Amino acid sequence: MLPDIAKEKRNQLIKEGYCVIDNVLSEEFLRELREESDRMLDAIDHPPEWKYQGSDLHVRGQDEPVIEKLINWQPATDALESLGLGDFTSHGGFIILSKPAGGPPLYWHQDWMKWNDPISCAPWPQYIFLSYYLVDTSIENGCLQIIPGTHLKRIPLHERIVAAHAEGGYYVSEDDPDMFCEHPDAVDLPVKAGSLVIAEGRVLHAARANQSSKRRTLLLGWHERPVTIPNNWNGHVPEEIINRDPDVTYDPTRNPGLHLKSETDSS
Ligand SMILES: O=C(O)CCC(=O)C(=O)O
Ligand SMILES: [Fe+2]
Repeated sequence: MLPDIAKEKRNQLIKEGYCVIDNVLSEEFLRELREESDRMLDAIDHPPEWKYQGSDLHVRGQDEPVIEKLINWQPATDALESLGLGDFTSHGGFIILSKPAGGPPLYWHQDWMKWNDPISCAPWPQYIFLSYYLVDTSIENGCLQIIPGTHLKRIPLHERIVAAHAEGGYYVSEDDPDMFCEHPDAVDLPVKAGSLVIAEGRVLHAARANQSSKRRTLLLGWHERPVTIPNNWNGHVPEEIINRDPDVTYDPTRNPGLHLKSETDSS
């Protein structure tokens, strides 16, 4: 990747909470991933809780060679390195999120579970998801949507939505006006199959309904870096992080608390 492009993508990830890198998977590997994910999806029951995500099948690299190959896919490792994200490591698996033909939208949510920890204030990425859509996505078949900047800034929608997935999202009704709102600041992110979408775990995101006649499968893998100030970070370091006690255990929570500031907060 050209250094200027890498810098632009990195800045977009830092400021807006996402970026897209095209042509990361080869056609041949894409075919293999489609076949293998179809095989895994077709071999299991889909419980009702999966309605909004389509499926939520967690597959470890140690159990499926194709997933291990995806974790170690060199063009993706190279892309992370170029973006200054070389200190991230995979959680060891990918999640298969497959929206069937006619599947409903996924509600607005964020996926960071450590809001009690002052590291939540990090102006740099700490916790990211790498997403590969196995078909081209569009507004019609369930592309991703993001509200840029919401990983660092609280907006009124944060107060109106319930926590994602098992913590609440599973049980919302399909006509919930906040969880499924058309937000004025939302952007649709249609991508080509095989592109790599890198996004912040803290950013508000959702997915459109699949109104096409084909399954829309996504492979999503969580990646995390150590709780330290990155070596390549030259920007501001929040007081909360400088004063963070590394010996404290912070209870997990999906609810952004004091560490997500609104624009009117003083710090
Ligand atoms: O289906 C998508 O595009 C996004 C899935 C997602 O964000 C999730 O399951 O947490
Ligand atoms: Fe998510």
